[in-house]
Amino acid sequence: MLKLVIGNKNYSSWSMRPWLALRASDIPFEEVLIPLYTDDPADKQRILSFSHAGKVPALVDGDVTVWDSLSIIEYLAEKFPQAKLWPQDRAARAHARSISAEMHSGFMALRNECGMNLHRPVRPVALSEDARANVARIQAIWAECHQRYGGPFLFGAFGGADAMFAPVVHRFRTYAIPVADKARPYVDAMEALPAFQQWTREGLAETWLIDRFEAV
Ligand SMILES: N[C@@H](CCC(=O)N[C@@H](CS)C(=O)NCC(=O)O)C(=O)O
Repeated sequence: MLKLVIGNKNYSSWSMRPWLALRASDIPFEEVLIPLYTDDPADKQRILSFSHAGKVPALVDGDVTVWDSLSIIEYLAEKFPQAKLWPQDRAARAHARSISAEMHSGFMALRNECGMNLHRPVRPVALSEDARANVARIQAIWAECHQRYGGPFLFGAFGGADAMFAPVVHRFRTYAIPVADKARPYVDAMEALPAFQQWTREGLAETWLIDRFEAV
């Protein structure tokens, strides 16, 4: 059985991405949750025992280990073609991969200023100009996909690109970031997804606190 090593559901946006790809695609897997940034060095050692990168997520499939969220989604797309994690059409697939890579390597200001923290009381923060540009670009991506592919998810049915963008839906809510009408259907679709709801429920039930993420 596949094993997905993840961090706290409340905080770990990178863990959320492949977890959602698996759960929303009904691919069976065992979850190994290791709390992040604890005072116990054994926790970091456990992460390192799964991945020499020392980060979550990591996927273990027999003697194959895949680390880094986007590589895991690529691996799942190859191993489970029936899950259709990437669109069938080559041009749409290139689009899906481009926005997934853009998410993976970009939006630093938004990520730094609005870390995922599900239990944070909803309230706005003063965003930098760069973070505001990130918000506008993300909403433009969602709106363009909705217009081109018809929704409800970015390329129709839920896929890898949606897994990559899902944590942003939480960030927009928690930091009371306004969502434009043209991007709203995507937020609604994501919030109605049972896998998204399950992750959220389980994250909210956690009691670990990471001080540095609570300060924002
Ligand atoms: N680029 C990586 C980022 C992974 C990452 O930064 N994971 C964080 C948690 S969200 C982590 O493992 N932190 C624990 C540590 O550095 O000890 C990915 O896409 O998976």
